[in-house]
Amino acid sequence: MITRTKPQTKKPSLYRVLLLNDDYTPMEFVIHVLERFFQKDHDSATRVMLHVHNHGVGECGIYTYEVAETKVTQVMDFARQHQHPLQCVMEKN
Ligand code: TYC
Repeated sequence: MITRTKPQTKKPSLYRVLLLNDDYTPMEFVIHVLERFFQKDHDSATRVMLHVHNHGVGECGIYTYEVAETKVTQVMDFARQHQHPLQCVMEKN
Protein backbone atom coordinates (compact mmCIF):
# COMPACT_ATOMS: atom_id res chain seq x y z
CA MET A 1 0.00 0.00 0.00
CA ILE A 2 1.28 3.46 -0.95
CA THR A 3 0.63 6.23 1.59
CA ARG A 4 1.10 9.83 0.66
CA THR A 5 1.89 12.20 3.50
CA LYS A 6 0.75 15.77 3.31
CA PRO A 7 3.41 18.42 3.82
CA GLN A 8 3.53 19.35 7.50
CA THR A 9 3.42 23.12 6.98
CA LYS A 10 0.30 24.87 5.72
CA LYS A 11 0.62 28.13 3.85
CA PRO A 12 -1.81 30.78 5.13
CA SER A 13 -4.50 31.91 2.66
CA LEU A 14 -3.78 35.28 1.10
CA TYR A 15 -6.18 38.13 0.52
CA ARG A 16 -6.01 40.98 -1.97
CA VAL A 17 -6.81 44.44 -0.63
CA LEU A 18 -8.58 46.53 -3.26
CA LEU A 19 -9.54 50.18 -3.60
CA LEU A 20 -12.75 51.08 -5.42
CA ASN A 21 -13.25 54.18 -7.53
CA ASP A 22 -15.79 56.91 -6.72
CA ASP A 23 -16.43 60.39 -8.10
CA TYR A 24 -15.69 62.42 -4.95
CA THR A 25 -12.55 61.30 -3.14
CA PRO A 26 -9.68 63.60 -4.20
CA MET A 27 -6.87 61.94 -6.14
CA GLU A 28 -4.27 63.34 -3.70
CA PHE A 29 -6.10 61.73 -0.78
CA VAL A 30 -5.99 58.31 -2.44
CA ILE A 31 -2.27 58.73 -3.16
CA HIS A 32 -1.72 59.65 0.49
CA VAL A 33 -3.64 56.54 1.63
CA LEU A 34 -1.48 54.31 -0.57
CA GLU A 35 1.72 55.89 0.81
CA ARG A 36 0.59 55.83 4.43
CA PHE A 37 -1.03 52.38 4.74
CA PHE A 38 0.53 50.41 1.88
CA GLN A 39 4.16 51.71 2.00
CA LYS A 40 4.10 52.84 -1.63
CA ASP A 41 6.43 55.54 -2.91
CA HIS A 42 4.81 58.55 -4.57
CA ASP A 43 5.19 57.23 -8.13
CA SER A 44 3.73 53.78 -7.51
CA ALA A 45 0.95 55.25 -5.34
CA THR A 46 0.08 57.57 -8.24
CA ARG A 47 0.06 54.63 -10.67
CA VAL A 48 -2.29 52.55 -8.47
CA MET A 49 -4.60 55.55 -7.92
CA LEU A 50 -4.81 56.24 -11.67
CA HIS A 51 -5.46 52.54 -12.34
CA VAL A 52 -8.42 52.62 -9.91
CA HIS A 53 -9.64 55.92 -11.38
CA ASN A 54 -9.56 54.50 -14.94
CA HIS A 55 -10.64 50.89 -14.32
CA GLY A 56 -12.91 51.13 -11.27
CA VAL A 57 -10.85 48.89 -8.99
CA GLY A 58 -7.19 48.25 -8.24
CA GLU A 59 -4.91 46.25 -5.98
CA CYS A 60 -3.10 47.82 -3.03
CA GLY A 61 -1.37 44.66 -1.85
CA ILE A 62 -1.72 40.98 -0.88
CA TYR A 63 -1.64 39.97 2.79
CA THR A 64 -2.64 37.31 5.28
CA TYR A 65 -6.21 37.62 6.61
CA GLU A 66 -5.42 39.60 9.78
CA VAL A 67 -3.13 42.08 8.05
CA ALA A 68 -5.58 42.59 5.16
CA GLU A 69 -8.45 43.15 7.60
CA THR A 70 -6.39 45.70 9.54
CA LYS A 71 -5.52 47.61 6.35
CA VAL A 72 -9.19 47.73 5.26
CA THR A 73 -10.25 49.03 8.69
CA GLN A 74 -7.48 51.65 8.76
CA VAL A 75 -8.35 52.95 5.29
CA MET A 76 -12.11 53.02 5.96
CA ASP A 77 -11.63 54.84 9.30
CA PHE A 78 -9.23 57.35 7.75
CA ALA A 79 -11.58 58.04 4.80
CA ARG A 80 -14.54 58.46 7.18
CA GLN A 81 -12.56 60.87 9.39
CA HIS A 82 -11.98 63.02 6.30
CA GLN A 83 -15.58 62.53 5.08
CA HIS A 84 -14.58 60.91 1.81
CA PRO A 85 -16.62 58.03 0.38
CA LEU A 86 -13.51 55.98 -0.50
CA GLN A 87 -14.16 52.23 -0.27
CA CYS A 88 -11.55 49.57 0.51
CA VAL A 89 -12.35 45.84 0.41
CA MET A 90 -10.57 42.50 0.63
CA GLU A 91 -11.07 39.32 -1.36
CA LYS A 92 -9.66 35.84 -1.02
CA ASN A 93 -6.83 35.29 -3.49
N1 TYC B 1 -12.22 59.27 -9.22
C1 TYC B 1 -11.67 60.16 -8.20
C2 TYC B 1 -11.61 61.56 -8.76
O1 TYC B 1 -11.74 61.79 -9.94
C3 TYC B 1 -10.27 59.72 -7.76
C4 TYC B 1 -10.26 58.39 -7.09
C5 TYC B 1 -9.27 57.46 -7.42
C6 TYC B 1 -11.20 58.03 -6.12
C7 TYC B 1 -9.22 56.22 -6.81
C8 TYC B 1 -11.16 56.80 -5.48
O2 TYC B 1 -10.10 54.68 -5.19
C9 TYC B 1 -10.17 55.89 -5.82
N2 TYC B 1 -11.40 62.55 -7.89
